[in-house]
Amino acid sequence: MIRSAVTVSLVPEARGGPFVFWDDLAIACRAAAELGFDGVEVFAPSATALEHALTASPPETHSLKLAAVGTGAGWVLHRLSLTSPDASERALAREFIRSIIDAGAAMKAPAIVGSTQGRWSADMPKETAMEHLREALEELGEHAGRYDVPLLFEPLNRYEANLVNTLADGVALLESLSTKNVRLLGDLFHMNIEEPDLAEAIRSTGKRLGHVHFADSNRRPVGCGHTAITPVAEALRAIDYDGYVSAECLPWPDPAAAADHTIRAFRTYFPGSTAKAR
Ligand code: LER
Ligand code: MN
Repeated sequence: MIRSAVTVSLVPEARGGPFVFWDDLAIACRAAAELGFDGVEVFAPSATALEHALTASPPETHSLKLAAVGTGAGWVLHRLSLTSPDASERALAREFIRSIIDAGAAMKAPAIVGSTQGRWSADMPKETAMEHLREALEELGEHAGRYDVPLLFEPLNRYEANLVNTLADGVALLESLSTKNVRLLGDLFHMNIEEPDLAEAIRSTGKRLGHVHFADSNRRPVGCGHTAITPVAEALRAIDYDGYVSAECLPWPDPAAAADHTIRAFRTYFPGSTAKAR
């Protein structure tokens, strides 16, 4: 069953970023439940802040699942990355991600490695960076596996990352690992920039696809840009995708309207999948 989710950012420093709801998990959960979403995806400043928010405002109270948790605050707030030229920063990045894996796994939610993957540079040659990335994913993937949740790895577009830009790059990376517990996150915004054919990329990724970020070409809610979503939805059905399609898009024109646009699009493109049609 394909399920719907919507993002909530608890990181004020990320303002302007692609998150639908902001600042208050309880308010976001109430709005998401009211619209009929199945889950929420939470981007928190730290594992402690995430645990605190989830304890104070459990998504279950609103009959919502925790769909996934982001680790990007490690980069946004502390400039930590798994491929930093500085070994102590690489170790801190792993520690940060491990702590978010622990906090999310308490609610059976996978953690996402996106911007914390880092970049190659003059100080960090590409092959060495890929080796650091592989080592980190081996360890963190196995760590997540102890909770029986996957680790999600997200290819990002060329303006944000330079190691893994396409789902095919991601599949090659996963195939080079011994852990089988890392899956790919296909973000339709990044894919719109990098993939020659979004539907074909999804078909080729198949069961390695573990999560989808649902956004249009301009990162507005689906339906507010020019990405052709019908072939994307057909490809997801063709691979029997059974994860979340999670709205990581700009809160355009405002959070409530972005969430409303998204759930309408979800019901249009995935009829029968919406668990909680109202
Ligand atoms: C994270 O999910 C993502 O897509 C990045 O573009 C955020 O900067
Ligand atoms: Mn994303």
